[in-house]
Amino acid sequence: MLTRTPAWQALHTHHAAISKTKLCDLFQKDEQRFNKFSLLFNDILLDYSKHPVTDETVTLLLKLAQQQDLEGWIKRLIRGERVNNTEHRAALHSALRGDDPIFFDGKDVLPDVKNVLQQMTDFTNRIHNGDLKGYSGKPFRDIVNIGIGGSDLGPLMVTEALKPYNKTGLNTHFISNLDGAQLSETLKNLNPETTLFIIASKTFTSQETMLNARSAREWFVANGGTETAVAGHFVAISTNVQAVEKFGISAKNMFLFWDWVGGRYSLWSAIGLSIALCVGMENFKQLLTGAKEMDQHFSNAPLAHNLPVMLGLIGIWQINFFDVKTHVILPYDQSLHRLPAYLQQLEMESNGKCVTRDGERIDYSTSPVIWGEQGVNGQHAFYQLFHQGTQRISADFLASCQSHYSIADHHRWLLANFFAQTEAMMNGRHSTENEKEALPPYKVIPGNHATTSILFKKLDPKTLGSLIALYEHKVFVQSVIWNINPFDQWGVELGKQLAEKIEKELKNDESTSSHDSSTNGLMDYFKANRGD
Ligand code: G6Q
Repeated sequence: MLTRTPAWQALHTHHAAISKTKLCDLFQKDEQRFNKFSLLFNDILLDYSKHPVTDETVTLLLKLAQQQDLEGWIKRLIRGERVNNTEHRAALHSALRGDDPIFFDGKDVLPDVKNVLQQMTDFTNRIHNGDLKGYSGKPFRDIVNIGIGGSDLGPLMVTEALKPYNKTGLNTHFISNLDGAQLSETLKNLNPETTLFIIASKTFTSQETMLNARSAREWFVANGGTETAVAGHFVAISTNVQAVEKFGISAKNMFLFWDWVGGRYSLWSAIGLSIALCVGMENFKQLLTGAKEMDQHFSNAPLAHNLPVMLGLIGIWQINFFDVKTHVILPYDQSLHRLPAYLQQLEMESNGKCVTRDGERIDYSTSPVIWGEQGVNGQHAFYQLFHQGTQRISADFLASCQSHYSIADHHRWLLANFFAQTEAMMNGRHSTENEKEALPPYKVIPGNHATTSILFKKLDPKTLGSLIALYEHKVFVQSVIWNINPFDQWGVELGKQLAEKIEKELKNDESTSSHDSSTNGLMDYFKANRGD
């Protein structure tokens, strides 16, 4: 087991020696600390100096990475080996943004990838130049992406982040929730004549997506569209041709992707069609380029200078040695307001695992709870707990140096808050400003919270692509250290299966007896109070 290996034990011993050290003392001892513990890749600066690390820590973390054969695993991932061992699949999201042939099962996947990209280019151009119009001859105005999980969170996060690049005039909407409120509230403002629906589902069987897609089609037909007009207003993105055709979307209106693309790693595939429609194909390709450059860096840079590797290892240091159970994502950037939700899925669905690749029960922590909010808003809500609560937390602060929005001094103020908070979380406050007297206990801010800062020049498509890939690979790095498979998600199956069974039982008004008394009682209360 990992915890008994030499590299782990060495870190354990080192932790005992360093755990009482104050971050502010580390800075006082070494003026070169920022230069030593920060890395630059293109326009992205990663500063991990506000973590309890020394040269020895880095050396020991790198030894752990070597012991777990991280370099070998990176090669296996990028080469297209079946790293997803429980589903016998590769995880070739890097092939979606690459330019080199990649062989999977003896076949080069690159031509298929490029064909779909060309299909996306043709389609988006035809929508943008008005060649493809709605059934009444009007150009499309609204795009509704119906999908859930990986078929929703990535495109949603990116279209929000790249709003300044939307010069197309198209409005994008995302429907994921089964709750009819989301679909109804969206549709009530839309005109079927000018609305294009994208049904995004790898399997084309997801309960939520199929229900929403059927309801959207019914709305379309009931509000002026005809069954024949459906063909021009509904497109599908999937791996499942038969199910798409059965739904009534012809293969020519379908964008394919492949089994070797995991849902939460799929925004680079045709699942990104809503992004391309929103910001144009050139910007979508820039997003791919940014990710490709991060892939190359991840594959080639020495471990100590490798951003995803160091971001992952710093996380391991916090989670497994400082017992951090909650990690916060704090973008000081309104455009990145869906980044915490996106990373929640990426990290928790990938690394929320309790058995090793060989099925052995794990005796160390894996993914922490990931959550977050735009920085400044969080300051007026939950930062109190960071400063004076009892939880140990770690946080990623993210911001761009340049804003797309030049309203007076807003951006300088935004960044001032970013820097102030990382400083406050490290130093805390123990005495009055002139250090003359000690503060009363309720005013003391203990400090010593570790934060990572990620600063980039501007949130453009290419930088965003690199940032997302940085986090994808960080997750992979941690999975390798923990010896878990980050590419499956068996845990989400159980609830789905039970819901299928319970939905049938909710069709009648009989008293329920087939579950535990709590579930029976809740179902009966619902039946008694559901009205018509
Ligand atoms: C992601 C997961 C999951 C998936 C959704 C949607 O990695 O597998 O979030 O993306 O369940 O699945 P479909 O795309 O098949 O509808």
